[in-house]
Amino acid sequence: MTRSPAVRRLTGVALAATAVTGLTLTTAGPASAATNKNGNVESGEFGLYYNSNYAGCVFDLLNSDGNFSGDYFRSSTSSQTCPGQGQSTDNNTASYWNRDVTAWEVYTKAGRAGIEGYLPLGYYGNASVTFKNEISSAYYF
Ligand SMILES: [Ca+2]
Ligand SMILES: [Ca+2]
Repeated sequence: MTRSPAVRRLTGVALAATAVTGLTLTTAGPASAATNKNGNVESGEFGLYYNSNYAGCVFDLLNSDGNFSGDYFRSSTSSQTCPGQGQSTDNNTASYWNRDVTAWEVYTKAGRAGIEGYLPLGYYGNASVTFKNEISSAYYF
């Protein structure tokens, strides 16, 4: 099942609207859909890892995030822990995995500021010296 970027943008708007009301969002659609920030890099998401070589806890993004401040690395299950769990995602990423259907851009500062990095479809690898423990925002194309 593929999802177009347009559909995802609409989903992002819905999520933002929900957040404003203060309601707890428990599901974002069918059980098979990728879930934003659940500690599991599902198909259609971009994952940022606490450790190099895609190890440790992950920060998984289905939607763009313009400011990592206040976000944290998660375990994929509540019963297991992983390196970096609970630590802030801001300025803390060491490797990436792009499972999305679009490219992603990362920035060393919030709100598309600082140095820009481009991560094409299917890209996985360790962050370079420029980006390691420096990324503060990420956006899909
Ligand atoms: Ca996820
Ligand atoms: Ca954020």
